[in-house]
Amino acid sequence: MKAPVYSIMLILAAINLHAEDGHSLWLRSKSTGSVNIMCAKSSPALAIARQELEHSWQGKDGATIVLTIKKDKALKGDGFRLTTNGIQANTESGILYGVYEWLRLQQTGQVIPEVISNPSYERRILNHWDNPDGSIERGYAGLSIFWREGENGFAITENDKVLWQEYARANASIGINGTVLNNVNASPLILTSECLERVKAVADILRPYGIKAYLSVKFSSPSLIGGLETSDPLNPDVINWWKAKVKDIYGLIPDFGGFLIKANSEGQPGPQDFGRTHADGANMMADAFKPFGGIVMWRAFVYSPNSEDRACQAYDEFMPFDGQFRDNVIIQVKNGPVDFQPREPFSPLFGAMKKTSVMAELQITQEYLGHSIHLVYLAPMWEEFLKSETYQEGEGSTVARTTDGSLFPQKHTAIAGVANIGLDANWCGHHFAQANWYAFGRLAWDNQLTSEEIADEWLKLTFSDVSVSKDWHDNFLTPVKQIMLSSREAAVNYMMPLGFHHIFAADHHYGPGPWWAPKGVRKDWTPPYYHRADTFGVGFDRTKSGSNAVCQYHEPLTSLFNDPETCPEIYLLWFHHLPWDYKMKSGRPLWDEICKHYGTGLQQVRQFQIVWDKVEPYIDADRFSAVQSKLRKQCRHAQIWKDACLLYFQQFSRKPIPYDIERPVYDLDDLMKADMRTL
Ligand code: GCV
Repeated sequence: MKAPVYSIMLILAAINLHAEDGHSLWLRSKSTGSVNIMCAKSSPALAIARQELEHSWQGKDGATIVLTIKKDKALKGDGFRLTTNGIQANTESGILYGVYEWLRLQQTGQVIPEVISNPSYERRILNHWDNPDGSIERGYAGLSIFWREGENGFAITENDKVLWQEYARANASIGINGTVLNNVNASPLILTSECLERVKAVADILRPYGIKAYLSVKFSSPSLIGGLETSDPLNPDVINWWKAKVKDIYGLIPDFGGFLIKANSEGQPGPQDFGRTHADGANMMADAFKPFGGIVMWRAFVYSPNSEDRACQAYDEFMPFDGQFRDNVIIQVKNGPVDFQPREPFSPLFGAMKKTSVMAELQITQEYLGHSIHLVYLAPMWEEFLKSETYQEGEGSTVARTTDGSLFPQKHTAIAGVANIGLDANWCGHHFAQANWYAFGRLAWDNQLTSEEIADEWLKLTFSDVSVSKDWHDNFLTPVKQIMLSSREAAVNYMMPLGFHHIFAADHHYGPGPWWAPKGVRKDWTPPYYHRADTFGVGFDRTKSGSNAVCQYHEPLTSLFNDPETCPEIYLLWFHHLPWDYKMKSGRPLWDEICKHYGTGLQQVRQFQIVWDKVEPYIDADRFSAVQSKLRKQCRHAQIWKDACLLYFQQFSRKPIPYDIERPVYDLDDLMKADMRTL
């Protein structure tokens, strides 16, 4: 019990040593008085709960708070009840979550209500795309906090432990209770004893915070590291190999969470290599976990170079197996049918798989949303997704309800977010990218929260050392929150409005490249595959007379999406190939509307700059200038997005850019040669 208490003090001391580099996240220490804590039990988790209360108490000086663990049928999982004098929960983790909620309410100036708070999902998991050599796929905040290259890569230092504990604390404070420690493009080495020892070390630190460790594994591990001739999931030696491996892991890590698997996707091996199905592969692994209570998260992110429409493939491949997966398998589905684009309709698998546990995978790291350069608050995108109506069981069948167990009796419920965390002092590369980590956790706990509520909380907690006066509220909180809330729509406007998607240059997925189609590259990795611009018009025809993707949705969505007149304009070019002069709801022709969106997006970022410059008196100099500098770059790059896309598509539309839109300042030829990341 001593270790966590001692180390949390170290963390709290370390926090004070940092200048305003953002390392303290939303957990700024602010105790303004003493508190008496009464709790009949003691344990490492409860010791943390006590420490947190003592360290951050902002209530009445000398108040008493009672922490009670007792069976309460109204509480689900690690849910908690706040009462007039304390916190009650079924589990120790529940107490800890209740403590963080209590402190959050105090720090955001709210009265502590008598309420019950139950988590929307049983498992709230970060997915790290970290490799054993310390690099991070799609990571924009430095190297991995878990893995390190080099001779001493596996040596565990005191710094590692402090960082892992800070990480655990931050996650627990927002309700995250699981983390996949390595990339879904998994190295087989992850299952070697050296790696597993390190996983154990991390898991030991995460445990008192209620966080389980999970791993991504390579499907062909039995042949790659196990010396077997095959990795066929129905082969008895392969089955036994996985059983033994899972048993070994539980010997080291008794509360291990389970595996995440990317199989038969983007060149990763899988059961189909042996003529078997996704169900064969997932069930074989699930059986190995059954005795230990672990789960298998099997990803539905599959597509092949030859399919007519990549957006259709996950549904086509997985729907035939609905009901055939073991109950400890969860199918992990990306929010959209393609790949974490700035805007996509929801994946039609949500709600359609009624007899299988399905979980959503969101991307916190901004692979397609400006890396750690652009200020883009992602909660509005996730809120839009979670609140999307699937109509699978009539009205009210939102994506949230198709995954949280309230619509279908899923054995397990979960949600995953691809982490944006690295070794950068501020963890996420951009100070405002922390808000996305925060928002993921808060939505995973309560999928009904609004992005506005979360932004409000995060701003108060993250910048609360500034002063919570009316002046601060009016001149910092309100305008900055407005930037956050409009930032995702701004990014959609200057990158891919009206249903455009995947028009990035090269595979860094940062700058514009609607022209990008080098010889030999898979067609479905090139923008022309997605925008299909020609002199007639633009957009991907996914109607009944096109790829028929619309039919993967439940009525009335099929009909709604199928008709350009009823298709929401935000998805227009996702579902339709339309003439350049197609008349939009505004009365403008499609081309003019496209230009207007790009122009608006750029103007929005310019406005963000002005608003930010004005808040200088209300924020520390370090974070002010770091964000100011990033906004300058974002503005330059929004300009490039606008110019590149408009000048490129203009070659097909052959129409002038409306004269009320700012003129391009770049030449297309130059932009086609440039790598925007360097500009
Ligand atoms: C981890 C996209 C990304 C890849 C990622 C893949 C996936 O294709 O560009 O980096 O691989 O999605 O989610 O598996």
